[in-house]
Amino acid sequence: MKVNSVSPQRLAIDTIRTLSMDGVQAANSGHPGTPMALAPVTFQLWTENLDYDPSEPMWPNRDRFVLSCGHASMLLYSMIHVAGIRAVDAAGKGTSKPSLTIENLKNFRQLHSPCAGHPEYGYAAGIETTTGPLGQGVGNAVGMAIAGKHLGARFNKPGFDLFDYDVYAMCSDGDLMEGVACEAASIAGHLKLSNLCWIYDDNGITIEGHTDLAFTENMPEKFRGLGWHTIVVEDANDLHALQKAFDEFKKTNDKPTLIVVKSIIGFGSPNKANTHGAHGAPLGEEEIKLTKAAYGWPENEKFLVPPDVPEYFANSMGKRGSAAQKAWSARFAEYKTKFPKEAAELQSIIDRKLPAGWDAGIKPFAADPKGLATRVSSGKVLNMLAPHLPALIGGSADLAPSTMTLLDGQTDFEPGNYAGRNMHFGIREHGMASALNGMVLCGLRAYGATFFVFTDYLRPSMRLASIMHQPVLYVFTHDSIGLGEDGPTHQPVEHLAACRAIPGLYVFRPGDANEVTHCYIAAMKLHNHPSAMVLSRQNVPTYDRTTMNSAAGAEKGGYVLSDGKGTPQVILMATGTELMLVVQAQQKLAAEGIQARVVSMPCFELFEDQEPAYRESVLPKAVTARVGCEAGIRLGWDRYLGLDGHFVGMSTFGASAPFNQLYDHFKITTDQIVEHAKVAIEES
Ligand SMILES: Cc1ncc(C[n+]2csc(CCOP(=O)(O)OP(=O)(O)O)c2C)c(N)n1
Ligand SMILES: [Mg+2]
Repeated sequence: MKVNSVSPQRLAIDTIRTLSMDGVQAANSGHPGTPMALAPVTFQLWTENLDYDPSEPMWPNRDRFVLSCGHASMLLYSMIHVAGIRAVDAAGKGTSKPSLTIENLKNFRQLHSPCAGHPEYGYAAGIETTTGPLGQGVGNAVGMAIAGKHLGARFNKPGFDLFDYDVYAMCSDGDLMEGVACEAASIAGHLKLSNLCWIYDDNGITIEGHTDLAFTENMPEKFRGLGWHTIVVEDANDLHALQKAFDEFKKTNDKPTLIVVKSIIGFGSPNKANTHGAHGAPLGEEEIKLTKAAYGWPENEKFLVPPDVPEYFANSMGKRGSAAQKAWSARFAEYKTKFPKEAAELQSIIDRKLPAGWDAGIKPFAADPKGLATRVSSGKVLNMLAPHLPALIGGSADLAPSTMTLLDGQTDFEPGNYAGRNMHFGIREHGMASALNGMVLCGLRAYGATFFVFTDYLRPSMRLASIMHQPVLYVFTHDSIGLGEDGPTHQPVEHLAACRAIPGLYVFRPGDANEVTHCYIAAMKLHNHPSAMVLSRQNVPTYDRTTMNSAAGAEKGGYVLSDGKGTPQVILMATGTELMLVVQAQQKLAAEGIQARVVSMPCFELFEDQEPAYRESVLPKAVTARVGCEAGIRLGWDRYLGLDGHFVGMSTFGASAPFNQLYDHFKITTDQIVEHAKVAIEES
């Protein structure tokens, strides 16, 4: 089919537009209007600017493109298809297969289609991150830019620029209305991330109608206030003006850039352009015909890709990207011979593997009845790991003195010193978590820290880390009423249950210093899941492992810490700081001739990963007398306690007082555990 387009550029742009319209129509669901409006922007960006090799989509120094307005997913799928991006194998190498076929596009939003409703990381090469919850993509882009600056500062050598990629994120009104975007923009402005460009689709439309209804900010002024360079492009169809803006971004080397692009949603649709009707529903068969006619497109053709279009991409983006990738690979090969130590470190980051000897610095903690707060042992373990784990970088949301997350001997990550491995995210928990996702997507083992109660502030990004199978590490301290005087606003109660409710998030609550070590070891070995370390403010004893079982059991999620004689009459289970209470209860019961087993359960998710025989050996079904103890709510414990199980924990918010008074007040005590154990034995 010949299309009489005015120019090769228009032909390509209208192909992207019509593919998106047809995809949404076939699914009878989705968002056609924004791809129709933004096709010229992505076209100009990809063909003339993005350094990206479609045949090696995972090339580490590729420019990143993030579609933060994930509802416009058909735009990304259409781009991936026409740009000829190849699928990758398990090792991330490009294959001869296309990442997305035209059949895939026709199956938009259907079960098992890589063209899911919103872009899903891992479903198809070319999707750099999962987006859809507005604001997250731009936050991820900040993390990707941080990773680029960091990797460049750590590994580039004179004549060997291995990392100098740029990160482009396309975002909508909704993205920029979200708080997380403001936090992320504030971080990026402060850090002067000149490799970051957000392209804001200023179309004046959201779901309820015109943005005047709820959103009247002066965006360039706001971003200038945040330390950004800003550019306005008056017409999304003006390729020349867009190119000028991209050139200006590339020349700006001391701050991130916001390009405000004024666009018309549903561009070309005679009846739906510039209305919220073009946002969230197919145009309809009739309107599609009218729109295609307006583009000069054959109105009855569907999913039409004129051969000139992939060719145009191959000759522009393809050639440029392939040359850049090949030059980079040659450079890296030479780098390996000149700088073998750095090259090996970098290779482990690229391969997302733990380097040989990564655990060489780990030393056991000596038995100590006074012990340590688990946040303190966590800080020590992080510092045992850091020298041998080059990918480890992170920081806190202004709580490092409390979360104990500073790496000794490492400098701060800041403008002028992007090689630093201690980050200061400021009091921006959500922005931190969203940036962490972007950093980990670029190969770093990034961690972020705050008080456990504030997981509420970063939960949307934690959820996405898990959806994307990214090994983000969270360090959460002040994990219960045990934090004491700060009171109920700061005392997590439902948070363990809430975190355990996120599928795929591994929640660790170690019970002593050596469990902390083994929980970190387990977390580092988890390459496909995020992990949350949940740690105490108050001390716990470091158990004598010559009289108790090895803390290595923590790597199985749950293990028998100590047993009575013969078959236990009752099983006492606990996590974290409450482990010491069940240990004391075991001793009291033993003095009365009652045999109790103590099971430490630092990570439910890991325990569930174990073989049934192992789980049975720890929690024999025959022993139904069970008591669980955790300074949180009972939700989630029943699977281990059974119908007749007892639970000693919280059922209300906490209170403000010294922590030992609180444990007495809320009846989380050894005596309570002993009482419940006796009743449980009687009932069994
Ligand atoms: C956090 C979040 N809240 C709400 C939504 C639902 N939603 C999807 S798109 C959208 C707004 C659409 O307006 P805009 O962001 O300007 O996108 P446009 O229609 O202009 O492409 C909303 C509220 C969402 N995806 N994420
Ligand atoms: Mg809008």
